[in-house]
Amino acid sequence: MRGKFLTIEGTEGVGKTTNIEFIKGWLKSREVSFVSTREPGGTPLAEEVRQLLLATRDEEVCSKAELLLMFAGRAQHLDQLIEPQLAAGNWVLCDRFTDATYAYQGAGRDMGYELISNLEATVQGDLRPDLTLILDIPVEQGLQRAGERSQPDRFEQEHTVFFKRVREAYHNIAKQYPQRCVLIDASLSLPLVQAQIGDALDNFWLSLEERG
Ligand code: T5A
Repeated sequence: MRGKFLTIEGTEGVGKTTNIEFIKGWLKSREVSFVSTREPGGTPLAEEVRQLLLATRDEEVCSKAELLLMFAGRAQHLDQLIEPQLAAGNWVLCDRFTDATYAYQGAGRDMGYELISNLEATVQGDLRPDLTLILDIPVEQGLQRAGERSQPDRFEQEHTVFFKRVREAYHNIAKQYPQRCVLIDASLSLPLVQAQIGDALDNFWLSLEERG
């Protein structure tokens, strides 16, 4: 049977990396065979693309170049890792996917959704995540958490208003795809965030069992 595709999303410093460890533990407890990966990145070539995208530089990066690099990495990632793993029956847990493109490039960079939707269809065909956890946090709180952890990358240097557009886009995605997306209040303490994630995963598991 084909594996399931889980994605985790949210604005900067929302706690994706921290909570991925929790999700891995949940998958192991259910004896699910899985791989954990991320975007941008996930294969050697796509990780090189990630470095190009995150590096701070004097030259301004135009939005279309940024968007196409995101999808170039994604095409490679899908071809070399995500599709083969799903086809082999393994679950794929991915730190960010195309929802991030809608939120960051579509809303944050104000590019709109049409071009993204066309690229999504070209690069992914029908492939969409089976479950997306959207961690939600006030922008200022997330930036503070991210800032305490490491030097800002090219995206983290954006203004607060950019991230407010990104957050709003994630809210809209959660509303648009209620079957696939679960909005998690990530402003709470870690145990309370993980309780919500655990519930979302349990419900997803139950829905799979019900479908047989
Ligand atoms: N991007 C990506 C696009 O623009 N378009 C796209 O299509 C894609 C795929 C890199 C960038 O690429 C952009 C978006 C990004 O800017 P990334 O590597 O996922 O993507 O970058 P970040 O969102 O910056 O991810 P981070 O790893 O920096 O943040 P996380 O993983 O969300 O946060 P995490 O787990 O490292 O936590 C941050 C800090 O908060 C603490 C942690 O201990 C850590 O110190 N923390 C908590 N503290 C208190 N309470 C809690 N509940 C906490 N949870 C975590």
